[in-house]
Amino acid sequence: MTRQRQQWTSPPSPRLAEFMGQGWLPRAEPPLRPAPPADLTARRRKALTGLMPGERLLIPAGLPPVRSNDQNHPFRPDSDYVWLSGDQSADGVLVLDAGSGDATLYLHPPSGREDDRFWRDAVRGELWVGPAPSLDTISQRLGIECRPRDELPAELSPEPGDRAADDDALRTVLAELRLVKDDWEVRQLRTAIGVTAEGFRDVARAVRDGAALTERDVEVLFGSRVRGSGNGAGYQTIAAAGAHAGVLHWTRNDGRLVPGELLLLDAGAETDTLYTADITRTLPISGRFTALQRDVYEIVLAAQDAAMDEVRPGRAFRDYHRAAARVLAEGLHGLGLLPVTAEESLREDCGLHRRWTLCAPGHMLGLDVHDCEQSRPDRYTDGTLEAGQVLTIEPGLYFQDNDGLVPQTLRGLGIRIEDDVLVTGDGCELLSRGLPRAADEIEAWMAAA
Ligand SMILES: [Mn+2]
Repeated sequence: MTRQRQQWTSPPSPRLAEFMGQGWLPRAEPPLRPAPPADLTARRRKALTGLMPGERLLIPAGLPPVRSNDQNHPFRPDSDYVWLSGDQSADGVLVLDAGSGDATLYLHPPSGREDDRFWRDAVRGELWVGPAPSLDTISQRLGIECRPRDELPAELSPEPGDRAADDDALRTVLAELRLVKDDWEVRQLRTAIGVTAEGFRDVARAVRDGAALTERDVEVLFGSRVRGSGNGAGYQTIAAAGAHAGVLHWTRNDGRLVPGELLLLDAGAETDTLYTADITRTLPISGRFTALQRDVYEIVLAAQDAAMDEVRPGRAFRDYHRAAARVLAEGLHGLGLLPVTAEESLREDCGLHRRWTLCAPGHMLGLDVHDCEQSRPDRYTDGTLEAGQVLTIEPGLYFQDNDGLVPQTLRGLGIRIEDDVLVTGDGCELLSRGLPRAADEIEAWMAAA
């Protein structure tokens, strides 16, 4: 009701209401958002219903979170919903009958001219939010029967944000189905990574040109590229200059870039089909690494190389994490920081090196930046790698600016190198090879950006 009050400080007169209902000419439907081929989503739905025989499954797209009053945060549909249907409509619900194999999408139809919603309804009215395609058009494109959202019986409609126990089970099945990407998905990820590389280049160019940049400038430069070439950023951009690099999820981005320090940029583009890249580069703000920065960089790079060597089908997921940890622990020992041997630190009952490595060096990537998180451990973290999985490899070393256990010269230094790889038949493909990784290459690339 607040909405009505905001829109109509004086209510429309009956004469205006009658007038608004007259004289509208037909016009073409707006284009649909890009979606996977219909046969692909049909195969995915069949795989799901095959694993949950006899059940009726509801997968809602969700609603945009409220920001305040009648303002919402941007809408981003549920990833499982998108994966199964290809649709991106707010408040859509996909119903799958695992007995019959029937799929039905319940969607809000476009506001027509048969009533006054097209000019009165601020949430879905055409004059408020723009025209929408007809359900027939969506049905033909996606290969799924579409029914008006109002026909979904109220008792079937899940509460937004509410997760019942059996819903968790469904989420787990879906997460595990999404672990191995099909060729179409890999193409989306390649696109996301390509756009991300362009965004990194934009930032490198601005940094190289020596303008007095802030972390916000970096966020905006990257954001401009990824919004201009896709849906936007796939997660909140981390633009961490200097000691901020030690804060793993530094998204405040309110600092400035200081010559001689490093900029850690962890960012990813999301395609219009909602697949995201996840890449980190640590750039010398002056264009050249200092000797000490380079020493630490080389350790992180060696850890990433060692990890990449372990990524192949049949290897334990944890093997590449262990390989990275070994190189980082040995590097920390070489820097004289570990009070124990690398060997001892790497024991599970020790782990002292983790004071400076902080986070796990990789995860699944896909529709979500941390993809397939609801998988059971034996399919993911305790499982083995399979061809078609896409992973990040992201070792790092982080020395807090108030860490009294490291020399002054290392304090405030943070380095992460993060790349995206596809598990292939006999190893892995570095999908983000369009961006340089080695210190020399980074310097040359910045100079040429
Ligand atoms: Mn990551």
